[in-house]
Amino acid sequence: MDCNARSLLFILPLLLSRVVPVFPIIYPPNEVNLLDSKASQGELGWISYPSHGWEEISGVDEHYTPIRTFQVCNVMEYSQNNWLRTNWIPRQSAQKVYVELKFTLRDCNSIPLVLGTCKETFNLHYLETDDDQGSHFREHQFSKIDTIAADESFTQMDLGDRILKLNTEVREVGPMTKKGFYLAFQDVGACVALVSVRVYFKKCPNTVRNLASFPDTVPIDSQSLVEVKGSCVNHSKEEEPPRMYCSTEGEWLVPIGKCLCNPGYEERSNTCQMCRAGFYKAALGNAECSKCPPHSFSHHEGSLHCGCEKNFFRADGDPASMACTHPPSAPRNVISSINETSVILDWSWPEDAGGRRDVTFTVVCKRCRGNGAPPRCEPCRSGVRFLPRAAGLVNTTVTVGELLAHTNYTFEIEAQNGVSPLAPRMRQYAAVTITTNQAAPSPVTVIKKEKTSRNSVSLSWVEPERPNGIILDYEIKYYEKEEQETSYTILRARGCNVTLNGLKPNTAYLLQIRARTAAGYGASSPSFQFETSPDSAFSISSESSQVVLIAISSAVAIILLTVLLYVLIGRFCCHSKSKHPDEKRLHFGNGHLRLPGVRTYVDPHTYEDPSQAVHEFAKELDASCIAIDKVVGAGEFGEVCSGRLKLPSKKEICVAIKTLKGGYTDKQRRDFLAEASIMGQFDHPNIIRLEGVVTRSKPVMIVTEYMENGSLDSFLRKHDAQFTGIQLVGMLRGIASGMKYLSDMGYVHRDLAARNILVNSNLVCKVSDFGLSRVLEDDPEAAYTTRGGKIPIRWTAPEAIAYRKFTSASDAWSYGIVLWEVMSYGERPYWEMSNQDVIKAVDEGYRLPPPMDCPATLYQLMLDCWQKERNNRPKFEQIVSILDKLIRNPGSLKITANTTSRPANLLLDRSSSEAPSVGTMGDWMDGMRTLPCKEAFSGVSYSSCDTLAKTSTEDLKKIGVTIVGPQKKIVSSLKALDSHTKNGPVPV
Ligand code: ACK
Repeated sequence: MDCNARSLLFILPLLLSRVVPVFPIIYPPNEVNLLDSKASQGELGWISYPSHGWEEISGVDEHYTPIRTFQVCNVMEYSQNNWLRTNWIPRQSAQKVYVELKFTLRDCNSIPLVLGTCKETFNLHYLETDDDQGSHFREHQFSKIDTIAADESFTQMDLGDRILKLNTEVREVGPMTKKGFYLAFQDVGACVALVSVRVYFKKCPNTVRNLASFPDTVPIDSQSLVEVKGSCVNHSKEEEPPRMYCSTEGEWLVPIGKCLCNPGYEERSNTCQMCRAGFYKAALGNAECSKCPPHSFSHHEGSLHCGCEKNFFRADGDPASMACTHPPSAPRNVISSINETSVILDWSWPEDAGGRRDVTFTVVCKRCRGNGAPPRCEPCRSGVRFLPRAAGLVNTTVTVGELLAHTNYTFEIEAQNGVSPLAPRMRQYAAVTITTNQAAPSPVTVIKKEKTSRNSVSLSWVEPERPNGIILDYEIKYYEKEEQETSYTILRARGCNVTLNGLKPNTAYLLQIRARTAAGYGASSPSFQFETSPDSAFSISSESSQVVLIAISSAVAIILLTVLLYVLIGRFCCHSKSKHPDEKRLHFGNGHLRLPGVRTYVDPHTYEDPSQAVHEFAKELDASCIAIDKVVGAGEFGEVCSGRLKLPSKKEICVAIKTLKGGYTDKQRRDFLAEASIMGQFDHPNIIRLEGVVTRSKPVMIVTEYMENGSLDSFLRKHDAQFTGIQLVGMLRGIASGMKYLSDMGYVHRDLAARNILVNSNLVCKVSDFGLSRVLEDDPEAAYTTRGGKIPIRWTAPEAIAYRKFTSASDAWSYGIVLWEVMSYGERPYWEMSNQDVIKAVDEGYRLPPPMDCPATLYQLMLDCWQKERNNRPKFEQIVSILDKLIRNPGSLKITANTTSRPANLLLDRSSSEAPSVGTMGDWMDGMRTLPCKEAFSGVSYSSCDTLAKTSTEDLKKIGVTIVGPQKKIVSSLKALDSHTKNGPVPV
């Protein structure tokens, strides 16, 4: 190159300062350089062929940073073929590469005398190889990429003006397959300066989108888009698998799916960061952390929820965003309006609802006795009715009905909200105490005309639905319909029937009935109309009436004679029959010593043909003599009905009729009638009397006397606390007397319980429900024992449970339980304890505690009946005589077991025969360990009597003593202990 030509180009580097950017070049992030001539500080070491062609020249840029450029300007000579080859460029992962050339080119026109030789383009070539071939160069091995022409070429004038026209050209090369390649620039006679050469490929740079990170991805040339799976950033979870596409241009396209920050984390600059203290995030998602709601806090970072401040709570269903709340304050302004035996309670909303809207009210009914302070209260019986209900009330009113008359009640009204169960100590209630009035009986509604004649009418009626006490009598008021009540007659009847005599024939009458209890008369029944029969067609003259009188007298005399004869024959027959049972005496035996001269019971199963036994002991009745009125209950074999029995020449009587339902088996029929065979052998005022059986027509029936008040247990529950001590003892005496008769007969009942005692309108109790093994099958209380038999555990003596030793002594044990049932007005023995626990407790020596207000003598009698050693239990004869003494000396009933010191340590007490004297606190606590309370008390530390004596039922509930009976007993025993320790040890 001559000096002139060179001088045309040598100035180029000096001019660069005008064109290179002032700031360092930043390449797009999706371009990865494989070669950048500008980045090289020293010689590039590219190869020129021939060596006088391309020339490497150093210069400086505007920062005085050295750069390397290549120039060629052999424009004066023909046939130029100057090659400049780069060093070997490793391909890396690129498939397609881009070559960016920056160059200047001299306009041939601006150079004098070069026409014909001067060119204004150069060629770009490449050669792929797997390794660096060093300086080895073969022109023909290269492939041409393109001819590069300048968009703008510069002239002499430009040089003078110091304006440089830099061209930038980019060419794609690929797809490449070998490990590397060379580029070569072929000059064919131009005046060109290569200012920079940059070789790069494109990639999609790693990035985070939708909380998923995507790695660097190089596009594949054969495919337009590459699908890339993202992975969730730390502390996040995939909601939908994240994906994106990388284009050949190195651009990320179409993000799909996303990740969500974990609970306790929120999204901050493409990452999931922990919530700050005082904030929380409960759920997965990209929502921000929320500030803790009122009355809650979070002291740590990354909280999922905020904890509640002291005395504030969150209910199970409360969202984390909800403020912490507390139980409401007590309801206010409770007003009660009493209407006989019901009360309407109204109150105002509590002042503080605790920050919640789910406030409801619960009303607890307590029945309180005694005038002392504090009064003794116990939960009301289940018969009390709440309208609409007792718990979960949304309105501030409730009606309580079916309360007992003249009784003190306390109602505790508690406002509750969703967090009340979490804060038992913060619960508050308002209490109101009321005394009910006496309720009169409800009106008689069913009246039936039984028989009418010219001058009389017989009527019967059904007891009022709600007697509200014992009905003393009924008032029957009647008058002629036409006289409009200007004159009327009043009669009184004790039972549910009456015959009105002296009526006018063929006359219409109106009648009303009302019942009377201790509370007075109830409302009258609606008017009931009846008519007497019309006069007969002829009237009897005085003479003929004398004839009639004689005829009647003779007929009566004949009837009387016949009856007398019948009785005599009957006596004779009975006598001969009574021998029969004695012949069978050998077939039973329970070790019981029977009294001489007393008839002995015969087991009907000892008869080869049990139906023979029925006819031996029970009278066959004609079904036409029986009228069934209504169903009163259900037995195992069929319904129990009430009805009437009218035997020829006998007064009609009320009866109970047990029926055998259709489809029975032979065995069922035998078992059903066995009861009649047994009952028919008894004749005692305290044993239910058999009237007869119907076996020759269907349905098969057992007819007994009717007991107006039904079974004793439900009767007592219905009349809770309504009887005097003497009345109760009277009932008990009856039962004991019936049992004495049975034991004298050698009959062991096996299922003596209040539910199997029937009560009539005069409060006479009669033992019922006889049978053999089937008695127990029939009893819903009976449970299977390990030995396979079915036994009513709570009523049965331990030896009978353990090895089926049923005797009159085991009946005495059951009698003790009946005694307890009566004195507690139908409470369930051992409350909700399981049968297994009852067996265990009794076996360990624990016994039921005295019922509330139970006379000490009666409780002592119970304990005696519950002696483990059966021979130590009283005989029924002794029981009858103890009760007789009590009746003669009612004052002795005033000393109650609860107030005497003796049973102060009782809960379910050890029987007196086994209980050691209790002198120390430790012994006493030992004595306290009843089954339901045992575990509970073991967790309680007791330091002094004072603290124990202050224990309330609420406290006991907290330690797991939830059964009401033991709760009451523990509390009263603790109080008793308190006085005991102050007054000295209690003798047991
Ligand atoms: O408690 P209650 O009304 O009295 O319900 C039961 C029901 O039948 C099933 O046993 C009643 N019941 C049984 N025998 C008689 C009877 N002789 N008189 C009146 N009711 C009876 C019992």
